[in-house]
Amino acid sequence: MALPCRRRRGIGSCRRRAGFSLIETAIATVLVAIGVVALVIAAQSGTQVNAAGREVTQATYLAQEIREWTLKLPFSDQDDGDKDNPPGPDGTNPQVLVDDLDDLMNVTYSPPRNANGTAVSDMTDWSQHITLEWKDPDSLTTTVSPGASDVIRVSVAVARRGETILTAAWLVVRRTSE
Ligand SMILES: [Ca+2]
Ligand SMILES: [Ca+2]
Repeated sequence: MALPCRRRRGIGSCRRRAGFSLIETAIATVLVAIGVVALVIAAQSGTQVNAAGREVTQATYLAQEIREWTLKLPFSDQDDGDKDNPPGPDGTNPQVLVDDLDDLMNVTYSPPRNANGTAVSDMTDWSQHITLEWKDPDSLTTTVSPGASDVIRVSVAVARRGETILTAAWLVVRRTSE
């Protein structure tokens, strides 16, 4: 059973316990402030992580669009007039009318392009840099001269405001129907 306040510490002590002292109030205020700061820092960290995650998601989308585009394109030029051109864009660089895979050789698109080769106009601060390497089908680590094989390694570097967010690479093989 708790002793009456008077018997434990005296009347003066009881008066002090009736409310919070200045020091207690100050300590409580500091603790609350620390808690608020911690919450704000946690919220900011969460926001930054979310922004970085969203950026990677957008970059992945732009890399996938290029992959889908390259898988649809033929190896050979569809235009008789450009058929004998060396590998690479057949006119402007980057090529506006892309009708064969090597038209995408060493080009940068900004605004980026989707899987149909159409500009993604609402992502103007993004770019896709595409490089092509022809590989020896018997040794895929061996690079051969452009046009010398039917296996192309496509690489894309996706950047936002000049900062590379993601790089990806894949192989494209000439279809037997070509
Ligand atoms: Ca072409
Ligand atoms: Ca070409």
